[in-house]
Amino acid sequence: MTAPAVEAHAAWLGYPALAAGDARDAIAAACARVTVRGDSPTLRHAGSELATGLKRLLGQEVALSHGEHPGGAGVALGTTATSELAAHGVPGPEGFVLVPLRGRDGAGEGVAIVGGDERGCLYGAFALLRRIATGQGLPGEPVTEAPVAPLRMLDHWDNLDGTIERGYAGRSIFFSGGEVTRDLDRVREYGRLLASVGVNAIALNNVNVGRAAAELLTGRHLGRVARVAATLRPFGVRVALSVSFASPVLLADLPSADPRERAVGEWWRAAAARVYEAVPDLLGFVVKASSEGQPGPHSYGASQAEGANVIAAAVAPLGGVVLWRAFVYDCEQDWRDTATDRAKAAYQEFAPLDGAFAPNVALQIKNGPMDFQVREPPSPLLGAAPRTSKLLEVQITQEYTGQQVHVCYLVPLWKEVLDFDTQSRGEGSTVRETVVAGRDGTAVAGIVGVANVGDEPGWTGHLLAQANLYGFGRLAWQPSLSAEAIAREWTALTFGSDETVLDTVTGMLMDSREAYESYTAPLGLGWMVTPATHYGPSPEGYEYSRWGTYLRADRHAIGIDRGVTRGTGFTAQYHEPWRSIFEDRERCPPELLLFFHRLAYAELLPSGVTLAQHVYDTHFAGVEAVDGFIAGWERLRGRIDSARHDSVARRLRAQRESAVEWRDVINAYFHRHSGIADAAGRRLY
Ligand code: GCV
Repeated sequence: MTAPAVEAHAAWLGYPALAAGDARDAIAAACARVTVRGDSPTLRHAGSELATGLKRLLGQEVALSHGEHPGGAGVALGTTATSELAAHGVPGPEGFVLVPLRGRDGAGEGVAIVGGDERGCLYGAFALLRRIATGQGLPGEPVTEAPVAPLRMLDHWDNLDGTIERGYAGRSIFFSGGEVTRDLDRVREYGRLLASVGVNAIALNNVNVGRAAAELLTGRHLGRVARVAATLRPFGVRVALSVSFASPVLLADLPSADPRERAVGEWWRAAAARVYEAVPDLLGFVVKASSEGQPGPHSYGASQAEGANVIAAAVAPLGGVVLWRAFVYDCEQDWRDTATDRAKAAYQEFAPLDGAFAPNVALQIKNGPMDFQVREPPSPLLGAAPRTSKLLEVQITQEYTGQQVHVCYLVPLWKEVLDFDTQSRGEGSTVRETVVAGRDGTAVAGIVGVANVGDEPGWTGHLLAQANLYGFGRLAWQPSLSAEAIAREWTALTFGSDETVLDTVTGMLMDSREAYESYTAPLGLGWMVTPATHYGPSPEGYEYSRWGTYLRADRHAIGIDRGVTRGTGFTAQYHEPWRSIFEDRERCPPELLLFFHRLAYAELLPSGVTLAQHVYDTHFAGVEAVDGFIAGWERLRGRIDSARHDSVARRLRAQRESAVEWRDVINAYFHRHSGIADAAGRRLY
């Protein structure tokens, strides 16, 4: 059997044909016609997605019409505002109900998709297709869904010259040669992908904003930005722009961007008015300020809140928000300084400002206190500043997690953070409830992912990295979904219902993060990457630099104590019981031992082996896991079309080569420092 080829850009929307049989025939009988009540760009997309998706899944023509559902079998789509469907339920905005329609004899005749609004119709259409494609069939009972995260956003780190900071899938789909793209077809296809997983906002450009990108706020670019926004609008996706805090200086020659100066406030108001005239539903501005060389309020002795509020005041009357990044730390640290701990920086900077931010400002907080390592504890800032709107930021692009050469399914990592109970309001204060769902009552809530997309035909470079983009959207919609369920869904949508493919790919995705972690970051010890590129091993690459990411290895021990009693005091930023748990070596989660504690190489771990031996064992095991991925994937040859099979096979081979390098370098590093031999007698260099 040779599986048919699928267009790469279809990603998980290729709708592979269902296997012939009674189940397919029953769905085909109930879904031969799609009737859309109402007419608008969003409803037209929903209708045509249903008609083409059903046609491909069921292998039959599907009639599409707009107007009243004529009764009888079919899929009826409309909002609660369209009378005949209103009786079926009242989901909230963006939500939907899938209602089984029954004939006079009570037999199933089709399904109504009732959206709380037009976006709900679109999401409901994708949900119905997903159910059918993943073998769940038509609903037997009404199914109501609504997104948990109000804001489900992607940040593109795309530059105007078409490069992408930390991008591993080609060039930008939004910019090239210093201009905003005119290829709106690609943008439209992207909108469709985003809507299929419920993403409802996107920042087009990099948070590092130089002079060229600052000009996005000017007439030079706004016309084309407006066209991109108009292309994404029917898919329920609002656009945001990253802006430079120094814009008043860069664009208007003002002598300063001091947020306390009247002229600066006036400049931001005029700029916002100009931008909103072009894009009236712009979500707002994303700002990286006083961070890693970006200008910010600190340049003027002003606080982060003063900086955010001057921009917030400008966009507030226009319905806009300011997404203010909390990735602020001393990036000019002296490696000799052992008192400063980068992990403490964001909390130290922002927690004391709680209550000082305007209501339309949200702090965008990275999932961990350092920077998107494969293993970190959740950022303590997520459990602080209760009167401040907060967004969780995760990284979909695999900067530190294998750069879309290594397979590394990140949904399990994100779920750990979402499920983390910060205890900020006592037990039950999970990140997903308080921050992402916004149950703590602040105005802006949700989750932001740094996109892993470029102009390569398959969007994400590594085909399996699509699962991260897919998983981000699904998790933002419903954080209680399991990582495995999401992996299986993506696999079924992408490759069809072959059980061997489903089991193998799902298993590989589920094991992939642990495999990557095991050969790159033992027990939460991050930063052993090659500086700047962040690919491949270089254990001391960052040791004597300014970035605050030190291992402090000597011949006895490695790591930093971050406890209160004998360390930097970072643990004090957590609520109890976490503070005590992280502080205590016995109770600290084993996978984070080296994040919180300095350990001797000869120290016995809870597993009964020395730290050095643990490092050797996990690094050998990591490469073996990759060998397992390669063997598993080989068994799928013929079950997956050869173009997609070959492309993943090539990347797996490159992953193995890199994993071997990681294994040998890290093992050599620990061996040379500790002098401890491998108990299993394997070769160390
Ligand atoms: C966009 C890390 C990355 C940078 C990135 C920064 C950020 O430091 O290496 O490329 O800059 O995070 O999140 O702002």
